[in-house]
Amino acid sequence: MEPSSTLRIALQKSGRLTEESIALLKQAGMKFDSYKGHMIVPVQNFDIELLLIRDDDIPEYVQDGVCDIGFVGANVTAEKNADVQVIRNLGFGKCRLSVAVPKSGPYQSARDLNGKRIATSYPYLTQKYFRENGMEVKTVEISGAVEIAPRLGVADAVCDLVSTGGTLRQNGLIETDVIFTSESQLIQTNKPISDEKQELIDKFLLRIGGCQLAQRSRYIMMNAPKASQEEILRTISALKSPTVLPLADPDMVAIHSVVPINEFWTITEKLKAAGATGIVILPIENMIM
Ligand code: PRT
Ligand code: ZN
Repeated sequence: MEPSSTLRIALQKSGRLTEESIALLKQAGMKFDSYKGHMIVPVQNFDIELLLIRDDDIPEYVQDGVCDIGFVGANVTAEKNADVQVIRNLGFGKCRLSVAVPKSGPYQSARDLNGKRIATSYPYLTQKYFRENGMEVKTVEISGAVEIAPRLGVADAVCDLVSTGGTLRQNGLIETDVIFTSESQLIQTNKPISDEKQELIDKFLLRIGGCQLAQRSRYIMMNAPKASQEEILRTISALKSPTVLPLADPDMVAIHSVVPINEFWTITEKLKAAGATGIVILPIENMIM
């Protein structure tokens, strides 16, 4: 049977990564009807179809070439030890896989857990971490609510995903060792794919790159005394050349530019100090460099 020429993209059917994965596909210009309750969703304006499945299945589907690319947490790909390539870090779904121990128990850190029982949904990564640190543990595999295992007496400690740390705290556990840090990624199969599919993936990556850059940037506009122009341009010259426009007042100019969001407050303070007024900041829809 000839392999399908349609690019197949795997994403989580319903969970923490679904909404942002769908949003990124839409921002990248893909048009499709409601995905809820459907396993296969055709994209109307590209030769692409979306496969909505449990996140645990995504690395293997991509590894086996059932899907060409997939959106999935790095934690899941690592746990499945899947043979795939990471083509883009997506910056959402950030979390860490950590060892946590009961607050009022005898253990202070992973070093105290040699020979003990660890409850986890990540037995492979947990075993690997302890082995690499010269210890042996027994993993008790639990698929949900791992954090209650010590209280039930089925484990001495846990190794679970953490984002805010609230769940651990609520269950009387203290995070002691981070063993893996994770975010959502786009992965691609290592199986051979057609040039047409690769072109589609490249096009898609370019569009996603534009969306990501736009999310990390803000468009900034201000008025400034002509005398401060040089200082202001030095402050905001992060991205190419800013635009300088004359104003009715010959001693003033308008300056427009794009600044990175993480430096945004520092830059704004410097601009104000340099005499900029009427500073307006706008979100950016997309950016093609
Ligand atoms: O049904 P399916 O198998 O597809 O979904 P799932 O239940 O396995 O996964 P889901 O939707 O819960 O998570 C999908 C992915 O989101 C994970 O594989 C991670 O890559 C990422 N992610 C980011 C998280 C978290 N943050 C997270 N906090 N996944 C789970 N959690 C859980 C954690 O297990 C614990 O129960 O949230 C709790 C801790 O959160 P805090 O904020 O209290 O620390
Ligand atoms: Zn899952």
